[in-house]
Amino acid sequence: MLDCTTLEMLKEKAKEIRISTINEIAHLGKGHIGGAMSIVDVLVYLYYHEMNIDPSNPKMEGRDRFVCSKGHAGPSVYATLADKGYFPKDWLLTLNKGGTNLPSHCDMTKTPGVDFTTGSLGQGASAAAGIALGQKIKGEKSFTYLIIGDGESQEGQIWEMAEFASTQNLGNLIAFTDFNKQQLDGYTKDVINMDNIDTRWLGFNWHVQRINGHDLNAIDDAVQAAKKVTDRPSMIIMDTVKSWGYAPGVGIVSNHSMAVSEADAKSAIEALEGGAK
Ligand SMILES: Cc1ncc(C[n+]2csc(CCOP(=O)(O)OP(=O)(O)O)c2C)c(N)n1
Ligand SMILES: [Mg+2]
Repeated sequence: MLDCTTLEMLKEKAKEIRISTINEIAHLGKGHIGGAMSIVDVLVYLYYHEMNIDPSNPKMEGRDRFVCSKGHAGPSVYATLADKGYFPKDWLLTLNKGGTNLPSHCDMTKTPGVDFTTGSLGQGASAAAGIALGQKIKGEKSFTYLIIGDGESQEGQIWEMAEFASTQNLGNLIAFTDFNKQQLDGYTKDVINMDNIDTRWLGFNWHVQRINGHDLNAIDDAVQAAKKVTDRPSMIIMDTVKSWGYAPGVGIVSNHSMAVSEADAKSAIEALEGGAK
């Protein structure tokens, strides 16, 4: 459980990162707003409270690592990294434009602070397991944090990684599923039903928790519990809402990658500033 001051600070940061993400995408005119907005709370928790990192030394030895395997959520990862000081904030307005260091999907060769290139669904998860194994072999006390999507969890590669990570007893791998119930152009229940996602991970011998992914206290409780489990990797399944904080995208199928007008951005930002989600 977070103390009141920390909780308020993180809530404020989550609001700022959501506003920054909306502005980034509105400047370009369209983008992956849905899946970027649904992970903001866990991003903020990791970057402002949990991870041992140094923005002035992005490749610091022994640091905690972060892999956003659903690489299309790049815009909210970039908003977070810019706010942390990994690169100037004005880079955000170059999102996915020619010559940018911020492509639509996360790229470790372009963006300071990105630990692994992602976008081909499933691959970031395997990379994260490899990184966690490397940390373990080196005897580091650090953790690897991984976010995967629920649609992404339909990839066979995810389950190969699941078997590998539990066989290797990767207690330093803490993963999150962004269970927003939507994928590229439909609801998961209509494509491949993910309702039994908890028991699937349990079946692969992971430590499994299920939380509200927009509740910072719940995220804190789950991460602290996961860190205590040293003999198995952890999966924290986060019930989230796709496009949370950008109201024009909530509850519609086309919110995966959509046009974001300056007018819609303005009203969504005003709502966030007024205290709405
Ligand atoms: C291997 C692979 N197949 C297909 C795609 C195209 N694609 C990009 S995002 C996406 C849907 C992902 O859904 P989900 O993981 O639920 O993401 P979110 O809801 O968080 O946006 C698909 C099919 C891809 N990037 N990689
Ligand atoms: Mg999804």
